Amino acid sequence: MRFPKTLFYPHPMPHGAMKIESGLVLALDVTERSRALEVVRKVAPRLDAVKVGYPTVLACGASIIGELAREAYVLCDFKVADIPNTNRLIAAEAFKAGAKGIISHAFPGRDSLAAVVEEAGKHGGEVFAVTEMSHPGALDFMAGKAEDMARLARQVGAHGIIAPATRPERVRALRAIVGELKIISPGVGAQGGTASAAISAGADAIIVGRSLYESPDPAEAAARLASEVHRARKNAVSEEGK
Ligand code: O7M
Repeated sequence: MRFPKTLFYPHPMPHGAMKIESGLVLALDVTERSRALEVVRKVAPRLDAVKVGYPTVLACGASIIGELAREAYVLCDFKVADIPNTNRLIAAEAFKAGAKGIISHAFPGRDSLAAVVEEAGKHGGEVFAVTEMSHPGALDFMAGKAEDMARLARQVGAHGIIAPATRPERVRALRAIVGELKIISPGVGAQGGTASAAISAGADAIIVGRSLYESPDPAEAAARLASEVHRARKNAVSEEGK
């Protein structure tokens, strides 16, 4: 099912929007600066983005964001979850440091998420809202509200959502709500999900951490995952044509 773009982008796509090509986002949860940069340089040609969050930024300092930005599109995973004013301050710092996108929780509500989107707009950046997470605990509270959070993401003009590769059927359900917003899905590899299932269910890209940065050959592991994404997309297109 295709959706007209204008219906779902109340905020225009920023110039520096994440390009969906390989369908691979590296979750760089590496706490040693030199190793973090080494991993990124090895896999950068295969990546649509590098996701960096608290483990790396707390260990290396916020300057790591700017360093990574020389190699790839940097998506700051601060899972922003505060009152609107604090959210704005966090987002501003992430973008000033070199991020092109930021991940925000949706659960604090409309005003909080809208504040992140508004701040991102000032920096030409993108916002990805977390809907349902990939771990089992997400079934305790989040899953029951995921559809509402996906609707909220669309309504406030977020550019994408995070949905769980560990539950491809949930990716499919959330895709039906968000239309052409980007969906990026964590949980592939170490958490048991697969690239092909997530992509077939409607994800644009997968987020992969340990299976890449703990691999003895991260470049080869990235190439393998990118091929799996490519195959899943081709199969999805041929299924659509039937
Ligand atoms: O591949 P892994 O399991 O080593 O890493 C997965 C990464 O995705 C890691 O950085 C997690 O913090 C993140 N993540 C999840 O695993 N599940 C979620 O539901 C959401 C995220 C995430 O990136 O949120 C934005």
